[in-house]
Amino acid sequence: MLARFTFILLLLCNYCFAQKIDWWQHDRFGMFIHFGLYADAARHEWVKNHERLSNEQYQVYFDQFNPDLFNPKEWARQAKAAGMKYAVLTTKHHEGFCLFDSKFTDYKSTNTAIRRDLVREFVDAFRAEGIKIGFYYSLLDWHHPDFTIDTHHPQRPSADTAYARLNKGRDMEKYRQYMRNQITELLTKYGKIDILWLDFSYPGPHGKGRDDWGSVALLKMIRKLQPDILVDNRLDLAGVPGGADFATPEQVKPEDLKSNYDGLPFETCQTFSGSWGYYRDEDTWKTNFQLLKLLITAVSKSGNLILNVGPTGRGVFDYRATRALDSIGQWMHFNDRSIYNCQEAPAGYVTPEHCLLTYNPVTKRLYVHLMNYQGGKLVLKGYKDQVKYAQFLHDTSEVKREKNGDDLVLILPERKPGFTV
Ligand code: JFZ
Repeated sequence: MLARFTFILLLLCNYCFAQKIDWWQHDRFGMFIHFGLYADAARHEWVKNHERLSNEQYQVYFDQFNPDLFNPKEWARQAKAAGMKYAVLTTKHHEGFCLFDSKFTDYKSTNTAIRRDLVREFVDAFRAEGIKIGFYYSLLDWHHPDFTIDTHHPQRPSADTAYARLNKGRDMEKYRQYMRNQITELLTKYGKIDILWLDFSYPGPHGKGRDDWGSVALLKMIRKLQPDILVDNRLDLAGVPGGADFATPEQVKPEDLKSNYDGLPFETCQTFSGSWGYYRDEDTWKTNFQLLKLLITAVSKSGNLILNVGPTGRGVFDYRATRALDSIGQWMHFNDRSIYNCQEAPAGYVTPEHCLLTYNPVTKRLYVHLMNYQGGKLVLKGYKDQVKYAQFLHDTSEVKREKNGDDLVLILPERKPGFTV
């Protein structure tokens, strides 16, 4: 009788407390993909803005676009091998070019030499690997004739007075309708979409924010079309209840990540090299260690990492990205239990120097990441009665330990074992 009662109670609790964001907080690690016409320029996805290119000048990248090696099954294979559980693709970036067969524009991949709906193929390939699907959609649009010229536009004037003159005939209400139409296409024609990553707001003089996007109505529409979808926080709806599901600290150094972003869970988005779109000559690639440190640090603060790849104009991952993904995958193969389902360690677990802690609240396992391996004694302050057993994760080998007052002292092998970073 008692047992049955407990059972029912448990079910009820699950029902009450399960949240739509649970899967995302368990999965922790995703892939961002920035792909568009800018891949052919190969010098930053903001090239149109940076070099103040007109639509006519930018047209050459549309005419050239032909990612003949585009094969999202291969992308999905690489994402999965790296341990990534969800992927977010730029369906349209600021340049305005659409990777999907939208009814509302001619500026789309189906009208280029490749003639294919790249979003459709991305969705099919990643879903087949069991990877959750996210769409990035740019609020900015440097191609649409009704999008008004602002501080972030390639054609921005140098004098304040010129904005009004340049914007004659442009109608943001028409642009808002265009966005609603396209987001409706994205959220109705491709099955269940797990994440919508809208980008971004810059309120202020000649900037754009919630009223320019029609953020409140847009979000309402999104939630109606896909009730379980997770939406990022770039609609300029800070303080509006339900205005965002997660925060998006961008290109933040690991030590600058916080545990709290106004009560929202966070996902830090990071590039391999600095630019999001493919940038041939960039030589600021992060090391494998830096990438792992970003992942572990994010989880140690109860956050996610979404790591970006910018495929080349042929439609494949650059060899440097492939190498980095491989290396993360090797680490994840042996250590992913310290990432999935993990979060910040409960208060009271002091972090030893040069370490990061992650914690699985279900198994109650604490993972001590030794970020700067040194053999010998590692003091865990105040852990005396907290630890039943200690082992290395990659090979289960026991780590000997001794008590010292309130502390627990781990005796680490002098030589660094394999697969610890
Ligand atoms: C945006 C894009 O401009 C960029 O190309 C890329 O897609 C990235 C993921 O998002 O960049 C931003 C957006 C917002 C901020 C900074 C960069 N911000 O709020 O600090």
